[in-house]
Amino acid sequence: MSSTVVRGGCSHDCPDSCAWEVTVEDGRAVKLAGDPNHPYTRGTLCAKVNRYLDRVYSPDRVLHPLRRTGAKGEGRFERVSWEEAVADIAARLQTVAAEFGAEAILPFSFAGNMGLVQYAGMDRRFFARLGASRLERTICGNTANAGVAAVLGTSTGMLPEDIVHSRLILLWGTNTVVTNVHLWPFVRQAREAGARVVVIDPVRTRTAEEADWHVQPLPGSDGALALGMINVIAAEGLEDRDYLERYCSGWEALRERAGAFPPERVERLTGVPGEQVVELARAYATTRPACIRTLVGPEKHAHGGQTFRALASLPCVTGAWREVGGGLLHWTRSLFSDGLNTRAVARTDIRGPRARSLNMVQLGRVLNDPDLEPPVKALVVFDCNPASVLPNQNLVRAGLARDDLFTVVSDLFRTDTALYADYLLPATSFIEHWDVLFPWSQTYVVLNRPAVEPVGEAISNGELFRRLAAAMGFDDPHLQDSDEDMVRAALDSEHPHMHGIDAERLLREGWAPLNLPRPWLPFAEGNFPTASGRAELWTEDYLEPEAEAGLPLVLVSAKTPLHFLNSSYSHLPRHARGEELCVELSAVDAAARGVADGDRVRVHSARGELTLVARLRDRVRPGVVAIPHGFWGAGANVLTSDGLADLGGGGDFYGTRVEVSKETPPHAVGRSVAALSGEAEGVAVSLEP
Ligand SMILES: Nc1nc2c(c(=O)[nH]1)N[C@H]1C(S)=C(S)[C@@H](COP(=O)(O)OP(=O)(O)OC[C@H]3O[C@@H](n4cnc5c(=O)[nH]c(N)nc54)[C@H](O)[C@@H]3O)O[C@H]1N2
Ligand SMILES: Nc1nc2c(c(=O)[nH]1)N[C@H]1C(S)=C(S)[C@@H](COP(=O)(O)OP(=O)(O)OC[C@H]3O[C@@H](n4cnc5c(=O)[nH]c(N)nc54)[C@H](O)[C@@H]3O)O[C@H]1N2
Ligand SMILES: [Mo]
Repeated sequence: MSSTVVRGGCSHDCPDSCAWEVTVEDGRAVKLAGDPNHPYTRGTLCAKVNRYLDRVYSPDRVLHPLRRTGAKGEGRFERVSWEEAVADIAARLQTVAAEFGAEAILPFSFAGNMGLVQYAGMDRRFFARLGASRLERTICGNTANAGVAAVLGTSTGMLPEDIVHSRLILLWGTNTVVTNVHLWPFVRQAREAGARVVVIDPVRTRTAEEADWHVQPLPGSDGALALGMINVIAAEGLEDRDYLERYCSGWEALRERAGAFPPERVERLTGVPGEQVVELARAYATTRPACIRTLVGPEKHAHGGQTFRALASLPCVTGAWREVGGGLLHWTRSLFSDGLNTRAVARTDIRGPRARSLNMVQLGRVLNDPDLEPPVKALVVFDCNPASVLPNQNLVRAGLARDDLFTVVSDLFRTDTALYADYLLPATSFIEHWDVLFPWSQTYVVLNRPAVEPVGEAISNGELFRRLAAAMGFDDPHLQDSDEDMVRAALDSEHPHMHGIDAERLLREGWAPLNLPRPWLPFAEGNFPTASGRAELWTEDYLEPEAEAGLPLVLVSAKTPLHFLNSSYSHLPRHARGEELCVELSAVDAAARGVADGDRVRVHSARGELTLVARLRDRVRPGVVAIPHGFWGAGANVLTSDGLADLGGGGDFYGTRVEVSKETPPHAVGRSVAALSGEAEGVAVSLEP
């Protein structure tokens, strides 16, 4: 028996981007474990990816190209050959382009595979050459990044491992223990050295349970909380005047505006008791180094951009950037987009006609818009499960159900979206193809190479678009570059971050830390990459969260299930065990509605309704309800808002307004509970307690 260990990494959309080792025996992966030598992975994966091989060898994997035989949404298919599938898809795309123009074709992908090559490689070249509509990939991080960059000029601030030096850590709207578990040992290390950990989240998450202090604001009110803190800081003379004068613009205006946010007003706006606002402000301004850690939770609101401008302004007010362990810890992607040769991968020189762009968050509206010119007539989905993860799910599904829409889906599984496909094509898993990881919240490059042969007839995204390019007669040679060629092109970089790192080294060692100057103190002396070179403090008016008429509760549908990664894994038996699609209410809101734990309740919004089991776990604050995100079938996104945030084109779906009412027994209304609930739509997960 032959046994080898192949190094690689996890391309899931996650801040951790772990390095792993795959043990392969006789061509089959038998073990997959975190790389013990990688300083950030530290030999452990996570609750999801510990069982990654469940995914690779799942009996549910799509093994062959499939063509639809039933109605859209039914998921009835017949097996076809790759040759037949590719020839027919190419012909259909050509027909659409001839009749409506290439902009009637829309690629639809996100970061289901976040490796650089499989996320944004041959697909970008192919669709650019075709002149298809461009997709604004805004569902995650764009609003946060736009808000942070408006202040700092970049979205990269502190580096994650430097959190060990922090003595006050504000985990602001991020559920570290669940969503970013590899940061947690560093938080713990800081704590052992005396750091205080504060979680600011409307929900008492697993992370909040671990914290020294949990502050529970109303969703979307963080801007008011930050202004309240700045008001206290200014009133008590705790700001860093020297830092503000030398390196920032707008302090006078910010201070004046913050003056209108005394603790009593902040309490009214945020639901956080005034004395807590004062205590938080004092602690933040007087403890050094102080770190604010945030990812995306607070961005998914109508005024999410303003929240991130507030969060980025705070460390400028206190001069927290002066010390290692101080500042805003958010993104690191820019270190990789600068360092890796991303232009060589995307090859922006391959161009067809310049095309319009459409925002992914509003796919439902796009597909149902009678005035869109040209209409979207063909959709090519990969690395994404829009029928599950996009807001206003019913509208998205109505669009996907259109008979005149030609839909191709490439995935490993028969996802909610796949059920609507005209062609469903088998995609490779992370251990079956080449890639290079470009992490968004840590600083290590990881190389992926195939550890095993593709399962069934699965092919990588790169191979899919090479085949389509050839079938459509596109003869640019770069449309036939291999995945390995693209990996090598990405690593062929003169940038100082990549000094000493090349494909050969990564083939030998698996991963390497970016070369970054140490100590990492990007803004200790200003040097903000803004137009003025100064931090541009947030000085606009605070805008209160908007309420949808008549609906009193705010729905947060965040990533609480430990074993899911968005909608990935929720269909696998060992991952789904113990996770429940339910609605959590506060005791106050439940009592006002006569709801007890375990009751079936109807939750409705302006877009749809669900029937769910109510849970009273004392985890959400009054005024807020929570439904976990990631289940297949009718889930939280039936309810969620498909409006846009104020910056960056992201969505506002964490600000969704709902009402909850006790479900009338089915016989009384003449229709079954199942007809109201997701069960009627083939939900894979039982709604029973
Ligand atoms: N287990 C697991 N891990 C994951 C994922 C997953 O699905 N499952 N997804 C990955 C992805 S794609 C991402 S982007 C990251 C995201 O990582 P996080 O940003 O940490 O995750 P979220 O669950 O989106 O949001 C975090 C918290 O924000 C809170 N929140 C919502 N609105 C507000 C607000 O207005 N103010 C404040 N202060 N808090 C608010 C929510 O209650 C939630 O607990 O996680 C990644 N890691
Ligand atoms: N209500 C609510 N909605 C949310 C969120 C929330 O917290 N609440 N979170 C939002 C956020 S932050 C994000 S990032 C999005 C995530 O939304 P998505 O990007 O859609 O993430 P997943 O649900 O993991 O789906 C990714 C799909 O890509 C497939 N895939 C993986 N690798 C490959 C590959 O190599 N090739 C191909 N062709 N397919 C592959 C997987 O099998 C999976 O079906 O969801 C957003 N939607
Ligand atoms: Mo995300």
